[in-house]
Amino acid sequence: MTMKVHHTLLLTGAAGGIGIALRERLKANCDVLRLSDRVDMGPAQAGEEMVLADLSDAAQVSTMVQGCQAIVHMGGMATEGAWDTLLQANIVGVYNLYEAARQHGVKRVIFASSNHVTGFYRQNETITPAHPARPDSLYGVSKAFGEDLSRMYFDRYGIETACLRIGSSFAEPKDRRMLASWLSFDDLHRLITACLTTPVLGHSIIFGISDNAVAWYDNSSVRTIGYRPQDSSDVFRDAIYARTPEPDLSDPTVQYQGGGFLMAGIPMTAHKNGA
Ligand code: 15L
Repeated sequence: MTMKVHHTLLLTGAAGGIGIALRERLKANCDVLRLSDRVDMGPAQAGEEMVLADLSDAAQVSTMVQGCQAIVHMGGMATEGAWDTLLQANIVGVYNLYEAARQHGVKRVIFASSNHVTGFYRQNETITPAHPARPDSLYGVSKAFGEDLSRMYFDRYGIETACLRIGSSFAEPKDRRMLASWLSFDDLHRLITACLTTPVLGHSIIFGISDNAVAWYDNSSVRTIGYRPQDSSDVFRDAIYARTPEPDLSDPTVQYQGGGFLMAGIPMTAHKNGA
């Protein structure tokens, strides 16, 4: 398969956990990989460029985007947090990114959305990208904003976006919930590669998960872009069951897909209404 369809590819959030995992892998997808973050990313290696940029600063974001043909946007706030921080990183930041993409003629964006856009569905429900958003946190709301903003930039300006509702992308699943939500780094790279190379991406919402036996998502639409996960959380199942306690089924973090995000951040009692 041809992987290299863009000359200069921008990776935002390059200093984060996912960014570090993608840094080596994405070199196969471009001639020049431009790395960006607001903190130090270490020295540039062969085939890399670096731009320090704060997503909340429109001028810095414009410089970051200029000259790129596609963007893998993993930057921003990756967990629940203070509203002002989420506002700057995930709302102002994603607006600045799309405005820069429009102004500089970038036509394709891979956007790190999150399973927390739909975290208030229950763990025994199967959902598709067509289900309404049910964010479990302010973080989830901020990612839902990014999905809607990217939709508008597609409808108005034809900028194609894959909104990847990433489950839990770590080297290994860490707990029982992640047996359903895990996305290996190699499968994440496969998914991004499929999104970068498919001839027609349009505006797509895709659940970013590996080929796990337990799944909360009907992800069949990924076949249209050619993503076939090759990893599975199943090989970690026995070890995780052995080291973690029996789940308390009355606990909202066990009942709902968003897990611990249900109880993070602003005080939460309304889960009783979310049945
Ligand atoms: C996310 O969206 C977070 O960025 C990540 O840190 C994980 O907590 C993940 O969701 C998850 O749900 O496990």
